[in-house]
Amino acid sequence: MLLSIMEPIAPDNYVAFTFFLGYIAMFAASIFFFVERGSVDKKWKMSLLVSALITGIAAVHYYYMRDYNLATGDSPTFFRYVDWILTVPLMCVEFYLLTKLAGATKKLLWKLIFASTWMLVCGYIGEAFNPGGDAATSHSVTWGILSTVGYLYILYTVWIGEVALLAEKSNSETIKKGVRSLAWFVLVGWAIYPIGYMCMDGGWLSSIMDPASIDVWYNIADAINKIGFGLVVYTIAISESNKQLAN
Ligand SMILES: *C/C=C(C)/C=C/C=C(C)/C=C/C1=C(C)CCCC1(C)C
Repeated sequence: MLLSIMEPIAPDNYVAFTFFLGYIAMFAASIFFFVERGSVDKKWKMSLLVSALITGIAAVHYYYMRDYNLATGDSPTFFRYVDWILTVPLMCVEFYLLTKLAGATKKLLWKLIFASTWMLVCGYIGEAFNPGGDAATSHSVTWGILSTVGYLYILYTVWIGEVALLAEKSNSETIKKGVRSLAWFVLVGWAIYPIGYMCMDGGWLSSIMDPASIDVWYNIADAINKIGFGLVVYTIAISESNKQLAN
């Protein structure tokens, strides 16, 4: 029964509804990015493909997570993190591709991928192995803090570290501005996830928020970050391609 799209969503089940909306939005976005590869210069096609993969992978997971949540009423923690562990490194690839012409190295890419994997593995341990009861708070706080170290590293790299410096070197206003916009997503959009995390049993916000709202926070954040990120990359690709035509 886990995989039946026919299962109706109760009108007051807003958690399931946001899974459903997330699925449709990710699916539509991935078709858009894929088709729009045809409108950009050759050297931008890879960036748009990566955008399409990010939302496409998310769409598949949302399809499954919606059913899982409807059938069990639980948070699909495992599939949530499988989705993230595939898509967040792809977002690191976007930063790499944007700054590659200015000299970004594979080493930079691997450092970002390592930091994001660290962030997500620690978050997964914090959520999936929550002992509950009195131990829940210290468990979620310890793993939440360890996870945040990875997050801060990425934040540092895209705002003032290597990625920011390379964007500055790129001689293109579009790339400079684009990388800055993506850095805003990492600062503001990604900061929504720890809010969801803190709603879990034992989390700092658990006394004022329903644990079921974890999924609403994560679903909103995913839509903003995956689709928004892709749209910024798309805007950069289109304007750089048009520049090429003008020359
Ligand atoms: C498409 C999915 C994205 C961009 C997921 C991003 C996830 C995070 C930035 C998660 C961060 C977390 C912390 C900084 C601390 C608490 C645990 C996490 C994993 C929720």
